[in-house]
Amino acid sequence: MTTTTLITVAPTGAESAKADVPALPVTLDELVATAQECESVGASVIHVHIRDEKAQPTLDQGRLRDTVAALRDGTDLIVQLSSGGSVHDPEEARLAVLDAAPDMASCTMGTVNFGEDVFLNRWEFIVELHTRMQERGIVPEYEIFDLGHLWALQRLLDKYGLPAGGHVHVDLVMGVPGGMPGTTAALVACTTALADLPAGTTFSATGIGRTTLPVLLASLSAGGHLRVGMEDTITYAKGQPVESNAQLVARAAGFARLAQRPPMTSATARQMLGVRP
Ligand code: KMH
Ligand code: ZN
Repeated sequence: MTTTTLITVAPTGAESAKADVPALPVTLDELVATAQECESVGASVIHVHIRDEKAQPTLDQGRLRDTVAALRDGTDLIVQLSSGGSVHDPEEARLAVLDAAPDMASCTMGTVNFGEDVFLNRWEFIVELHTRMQERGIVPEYEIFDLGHLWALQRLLDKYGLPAGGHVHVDLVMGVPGGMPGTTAALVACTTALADLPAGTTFSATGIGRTTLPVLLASLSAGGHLRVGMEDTITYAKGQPVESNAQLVARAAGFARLAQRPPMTSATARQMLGVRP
């Protein structure tokens, strides 16, 4: 079990509307300010979705490049761009996210029902993402929405080799309507499957909506890391909207300290994940 906890913040996502969630960071200035606040309370990785001038999700290449540059200027966080985008984004635009040269990018390991929508991740698309990231030295975070995605990851690594940096890190995204539930039992099932992945594989977990806290506690007790943020939950407690992403990171950092695995620094996170300094 590691002695510290990697905390990733996913501050924006592609699903919530600014009109409904005023605290959601959608401009570049809001995103950088959020990133700095979250870094100061324990985050070491930021998982980024961006918005356009109307606060709609976008994969605009210029904006993505500006975002990577601004986050690198303003923070020491590891910058992980989402290659998942929104459920409406075409594959080519999702692959082109890598052209913005982030430290990391997400790579979802299979198709999943996503509420009323479908988050499509064909096998050939996954292979293309994985191999392009290998070629460019971008470290993937393999997003796992269902147990079978871990078997798909095993197949991917067997056929196409280890990712850039040589270390395998997965993020269990639990509680999406259509994916695996956000329960301790489901997390334990995933850890059993993780045992078949390369030695040293690490995982973080996030629970959507009201599964946030059960998943956080289960992950900490199972030796896992944490992802929190307004991409995944906009309610802090029953009837209490999240005030800021830093509020969620601070709560996660508090639990990590209680578990005697305090937040990991960005430098240690880079070492663990195999991200270039
Ligand atoms: N917005 C979801 C459809 C990722 O960032 O890679 C996909 C998602 C996963 O958020
Ligand atoms: Zn995302």
